[in-house]
Amino acid sequence: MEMFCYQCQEAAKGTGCNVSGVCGKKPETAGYQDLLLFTLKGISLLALQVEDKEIINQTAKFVSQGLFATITNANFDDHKIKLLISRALNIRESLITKGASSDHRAATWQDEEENWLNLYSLVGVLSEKNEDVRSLKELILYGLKGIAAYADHAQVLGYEDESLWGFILQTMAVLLEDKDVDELVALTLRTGENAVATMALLDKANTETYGSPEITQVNISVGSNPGILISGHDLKDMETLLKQTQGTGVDVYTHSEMLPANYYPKFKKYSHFVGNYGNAWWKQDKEFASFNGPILMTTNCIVPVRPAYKDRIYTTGMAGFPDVPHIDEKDGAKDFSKIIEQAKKCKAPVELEKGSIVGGFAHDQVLALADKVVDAVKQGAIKRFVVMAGCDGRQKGRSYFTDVAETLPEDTIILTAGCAKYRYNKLNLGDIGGIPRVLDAGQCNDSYSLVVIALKLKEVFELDDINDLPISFDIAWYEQKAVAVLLALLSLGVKGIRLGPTLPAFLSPNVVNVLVENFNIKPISSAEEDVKAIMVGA
Ligand code: SF4
Ligand code: SF3
Repeated sequence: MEMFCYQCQEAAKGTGCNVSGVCGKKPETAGYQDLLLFTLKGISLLALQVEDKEIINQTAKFVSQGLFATITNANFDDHKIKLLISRALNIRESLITKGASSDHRAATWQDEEENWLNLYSLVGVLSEKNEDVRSLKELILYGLKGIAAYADHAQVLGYEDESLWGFILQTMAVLLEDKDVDELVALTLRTGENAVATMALLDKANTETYGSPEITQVNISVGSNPGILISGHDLKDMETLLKQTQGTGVDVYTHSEMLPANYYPKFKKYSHFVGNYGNAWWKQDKEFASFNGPILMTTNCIVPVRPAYKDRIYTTGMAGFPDVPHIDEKDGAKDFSKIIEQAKKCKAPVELEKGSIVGGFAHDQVLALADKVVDAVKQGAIKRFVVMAGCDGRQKGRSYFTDVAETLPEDTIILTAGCAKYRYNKLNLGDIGGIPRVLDAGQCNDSYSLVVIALKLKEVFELDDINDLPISFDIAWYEQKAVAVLLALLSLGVKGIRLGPTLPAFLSPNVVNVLVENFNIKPISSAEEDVKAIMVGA
């Protein structure tokens, strides 16, 4: 069985995984994911022909969930991916009975389930022969995966946007067409615009449902009760778990991208919500082992499960791993009682560290501090803001981001969001007149907050161009949500972004040139050189 995947920063040899995924994805799983994506494009094409809003919305919701399941480190379970393909084929049948028709292979293929993997060469990434077209189509698809994940989080909280659903279907359908490079570059920017709109929608969903994040000291030590560790990005699951664990004697801790749940007023009221345990996703093999209690993975990033905790890890939503119990929604609700019962029999977590970290600097809080921030800039106490949002990962070169944080002069502020923060959020970099030097807005989607803050500063300083602000962007990427964030920044006209630890394998040399010429995107170099350049706005 062959495979080819180059969607994340860990793509083998910087070109693509073709034997097995560095992430642990098996060739079969990659093959089923490719077929799922192909089929999702097919049903997108068909759904757009049925001029019925309800059908478009329902299909787009399903397409988004399917896209979400193919994000790096989200779902390794062939059975689950095959079920999604079967559901897509059922949706296809029902769209055809409603009058939709297309002779595109994506909308017509039929094969026995045992033959599905034989379709690989027809539907895989390399089936597009033109390197630049492939590069742009995959760039758009990965941006769409990030959008789909964020749209799904908003949707579970009851927030939807019809125009966004329409965009997802239209773009999936366009990816089946022959398009030239110029058309695809334009679509890349539209994908970025829609990424901004999706992050804004999710921000509204999160803040209207759980309140605006508040500046918070998050406890990073442990209590004496057994606990449940919750990871991923889904705040609805967080709420459900907190409600169901109340009064049970079981505490709740966050891991990795769930850390920002600690900043929301509605979650803070639960006294058994103890704080955050551990660091970014890639340290889960050790940290899940020492946690001692059950772990609930609500989204990416789950990594191949280790024996040390294999009998106490669960998935929900679009996350999945073979032989790991999955908690599905039934009648609109999730029942975590099985996890809670198991937790009661577990030991309390082993303490990894003591103390607290500060976070919760989303747009409302920073805008409340706006006068202080503006004064500090005017008086020269703050010379520069450096946005270091994005992802963390296990590659050694990521120590660059710690080095940058340590090398930046004391009159700089780091704005962050996503799990990238774990590279420097425990360094004690101090504050500037009471404003901490690392301002964490939240999850990767909360990069939207950083954009709101930048736009507000632009307004206060009466500038015409966001690039005239004393802000530099040094973005760490790993998976496709970071691609959506990057496209969002480009669509807002941000120029001169540094991207690391390596440039994406899926960018062909010509596409890199387009990004350099139009947006002055650059790879990272050494921390010392980059900090020097950043400080003079280069
Ligand atoms: Fe390789 Fe990344 Fe694809 Fe996994 S998701 S197979 S590591 S490129
Ligand atoms: Fe992290 Fe996976 Fe990207 Fe949401 S949890 S930022 S890597």
